[in-house]
Amino acid sequence: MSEPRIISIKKKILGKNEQLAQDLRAEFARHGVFVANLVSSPGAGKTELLRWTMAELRKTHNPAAVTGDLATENDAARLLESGAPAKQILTGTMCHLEVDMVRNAIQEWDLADLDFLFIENVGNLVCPGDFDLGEDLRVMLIATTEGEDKPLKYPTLISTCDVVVINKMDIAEAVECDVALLEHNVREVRPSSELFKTSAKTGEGMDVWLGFLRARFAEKVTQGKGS
Ligand SMILES: Nc1nc2c(ncn2[C@@H]2O[C@H](COP(=O)(O)OP(=O)(O)OP(=O)(O)O)[C@@H](O)[C@H]2O)c(=O)[nH]1
Ligand SMILES: [Mg+2]
Repeated sequence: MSEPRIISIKKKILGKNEQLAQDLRAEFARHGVFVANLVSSPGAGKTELLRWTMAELRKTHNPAAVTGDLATENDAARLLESGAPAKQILTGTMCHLEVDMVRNAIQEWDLADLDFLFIENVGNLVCPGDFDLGEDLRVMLIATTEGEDKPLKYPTLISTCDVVVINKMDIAEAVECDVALLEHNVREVRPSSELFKTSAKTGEGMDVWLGFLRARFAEKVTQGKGS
């Protein structure tokens, strides 16, 4: 008896999130804000990659970020070191972000002042997959320290992602990661995803990643003017 009830409650939550996500996506489009939602297992390097990304992007654009964790303001403090605005979302016991949390976190910002909004999701390879946050791009980070078979073990989240970033390339050799096999496994589960290889420590691959983000932003602005 309890199973149908759990399913119906889940459907209700997802339904509410879906509507809010569509509304927020329209608001982002109105203001020409390009939004990326970063997902990964805990510690793959989301904050480190974003800190670097925002520090570089702010030389030419206006980026901002919100970051979700169960506890501590540590990641927001690290992101603020980029010089761009950042806010922490504390989820308590929740293993993912929902769109109303994002909407509340950004309410003091004037979206007209922003070009990029990065959403760092809670480190988790399962739950964030179900929740649209109104983003343009869902980015999954996989670190070379995690093992080559992670894409095969967690196919559901990766199959919702537009982009995969293989991070911690600087230590791939030291941890004996077979990067070609990891790439092959990504392609196996998500053939259409864009793939980048980065080190958020040395900056390897960052130019290509930043070029991609700038191009996607420019595309969105052009589309916005045409509509
Ligand atoms: N060597 C190396 N270390 C990295 C790299 N990226 C991140 N790290 C380190 O890995 C650890 C975790 O990085 P974070 O950026 O906190 O990872 P995260 O995905 O934001 O973690 P959660 O928010 O807890 O899910 C930190 O000690 C980082 O300094 C990288 O490219 N190379
Ligand atoms: Mg983090």
